[in-house]
Amino acid sequence: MEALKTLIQDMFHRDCSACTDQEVYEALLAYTKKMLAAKGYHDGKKKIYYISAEFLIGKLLSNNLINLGIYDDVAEFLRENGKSLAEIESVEPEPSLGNGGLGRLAACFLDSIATLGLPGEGIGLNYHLGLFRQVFEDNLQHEMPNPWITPDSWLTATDVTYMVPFRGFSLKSTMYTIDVAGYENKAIRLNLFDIDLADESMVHDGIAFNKKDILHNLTLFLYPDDSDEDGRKLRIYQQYFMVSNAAQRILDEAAARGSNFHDLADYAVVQINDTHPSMIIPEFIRLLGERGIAFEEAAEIVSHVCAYTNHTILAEALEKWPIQYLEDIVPQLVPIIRRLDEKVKAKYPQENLAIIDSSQLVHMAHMDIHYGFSINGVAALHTEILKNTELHQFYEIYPEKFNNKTNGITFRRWLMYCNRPLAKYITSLIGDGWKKDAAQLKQLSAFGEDQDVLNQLLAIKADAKKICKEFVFENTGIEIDENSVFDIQIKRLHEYKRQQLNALYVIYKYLEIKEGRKPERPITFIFGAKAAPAYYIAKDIIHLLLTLETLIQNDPEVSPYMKLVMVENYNVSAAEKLIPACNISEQISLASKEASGTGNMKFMLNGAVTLGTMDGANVEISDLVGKENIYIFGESSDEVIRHYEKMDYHSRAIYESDADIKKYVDFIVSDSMLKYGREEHLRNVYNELLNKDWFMTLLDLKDYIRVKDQAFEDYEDRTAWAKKMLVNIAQAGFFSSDRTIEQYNKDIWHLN
Ligand code: NBG
Repeated sequence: MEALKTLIQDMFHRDCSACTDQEVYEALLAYTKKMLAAKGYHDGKKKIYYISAEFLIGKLLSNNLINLGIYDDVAEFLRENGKSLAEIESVEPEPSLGNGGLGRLAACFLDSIATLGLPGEGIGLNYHLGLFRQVFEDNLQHEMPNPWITPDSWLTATDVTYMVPFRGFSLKSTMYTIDVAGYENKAIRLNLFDIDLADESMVHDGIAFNKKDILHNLTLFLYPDDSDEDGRKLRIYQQYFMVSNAAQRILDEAAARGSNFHDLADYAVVQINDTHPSMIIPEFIRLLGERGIAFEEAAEIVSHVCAYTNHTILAEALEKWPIQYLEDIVPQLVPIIRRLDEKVKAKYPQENLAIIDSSQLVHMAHMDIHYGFSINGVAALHTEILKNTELHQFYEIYPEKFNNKTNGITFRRWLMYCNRPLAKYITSLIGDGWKKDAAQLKQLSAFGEDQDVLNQLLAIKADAKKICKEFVFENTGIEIDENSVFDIQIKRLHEYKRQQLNALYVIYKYLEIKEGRKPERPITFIFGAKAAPAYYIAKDIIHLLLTLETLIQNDPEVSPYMKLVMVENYNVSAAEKLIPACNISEQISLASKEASGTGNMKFMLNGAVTLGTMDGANVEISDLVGKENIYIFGESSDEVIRHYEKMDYHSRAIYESDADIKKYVDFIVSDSMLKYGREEHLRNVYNELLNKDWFMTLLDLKDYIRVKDQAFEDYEDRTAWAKKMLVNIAQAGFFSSDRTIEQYNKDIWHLN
């Protein structure tokens, strides 16, 4: 640590012990950045470019220290100087460059690409104000800018710049780099493109700004409100800016490594992360044209370079842009897209295969599938649904393109960093081979009958809950009981994820307690979720949760037995505090709708037991841990899909025929609730459940209550519960993103 000591002296002319936390953070930042750069980057002839609108990277200091192998030394050095790494970390702003699982997956993938030593990089945009910072006021969500770029940050400006042409003007870009360390390996880069004139001062009243001022707003926010035409067009500006920069960079790098472009596929493979980067296909063809390669050959080349990952069957992510928007913004792409579409139509005239449909909408996913060489889903069930239902027409003509890559998570952040006591304990039992070969966690199975080990797991969980309790108090002002069961649902707020189902259980339990049936042990229901700013019903569900929080808090008959807390501004840092403390992991999406989920994997790795539907990766979790070690409820995906096809699901019929369900739903708009909540918002949720309930909440409610009650009952047999925890941890190895990336490489990327 001599070098760090000297650096601190040089920077601040003082000892570490005399510096502020801010100063120590700045010194550690400089120190770590230097070490990362000194490590060098993975190189090779062929490179993977992972292009994504989101990279939800979280705070970087500790993760970098771990991957550089100096975490313990630095922590020790700081301790000697009267500092704590945890406090220094709190100085670091968390970049909010992502929304949810898709963005966090991209971040885990970069960690694994670097760890496995693959030549690659991430490409995205440098949003100055991120998604948004969530603030609760009057039990409602408000959105504020979330600035994270400070004078000294993980970003390093480069001299790489390009010109990106739009109708009527061009924008100059600058590329910024964040180094991503591999675990005990070299680094790769996350390259974020930015405009030079971004003007944060145009933002007012929360996150409002002039959506037409592209010269100054292009990189202000991730996912700007697209409820009006200007907002939708801004998204196209962003997407094209991202992919034009990416394509120019990829061609430059390939040329520098010796490509003549005809052989581009030997030098570059592009993973298109959902449809936001899809315009890279016509953009490549345009740029290859400028480099002397005619359309037909260019289309062929691109078809060997681009691969597409689908992350949802919900329409929101299968983007369709009116061709007129593209005319207005990127007219240079339109003739190319038309030609691509004509080629498709000549061979396959069906409307449901068209790139440009009869309403003049451009289907971005269709372009990816026709002109990419691979399409993958993100969990086994999801890929099957793509093949058999959602994208069946494509599967029939291109069966060889379809493949599954079940998601994964990096164990460096989601165990070694966020749960150091558990990581250390695992190492004491089975050695540290699991850090690079997660499958070795299976060796833990041998300890299933070892009472000491089981006790130790319970003790580690109990400690994590104490730490989490402090975090929850700081965040919400509510004191929770560390001996209660921690039941946690943290994920984006979306109707299909069914936070409203969980809320109905809370109402059921509230009424049970009111009627004198008290739970054996208090329960703490923890939520964390952001709702998209223009997704009104999602914001109403947040209001429902926050109103329940207040109601319970103010009811002395109930609050000793249960609490509900909704963490404000849920983000990666909050997840790192909540996940190690969780007992019951809520994964309750309507079967068929959650493509994979990755929170489910983080929870099991940290010894939580899943309560979920047979959806997404829950199916694979269930197969691995066995039915005794997971709580499954609800209709199957086949049944659900059948209901959609037959249109025979009517929530009102269930409501009217079941007095209990009616009681819980009615409670949403009862006087008790209206005392703390706003009628219009609560009534929206109530009406939605009664008249639409597109995600079949009421269908699964009774079964959910039954199985959840069973889980709480089982929790009381502490040894039996600890065994379930052990099995979950032991079986989590499959969900390492190292495994996922190895599969991407073996089946799709083919890097050395
Ligand atoms: C999300 C899915 C999750 C999945 C992640 C990562 C989008 C569009 N999709 O189920 O909802 O785990 O992607 O694949 O954000």
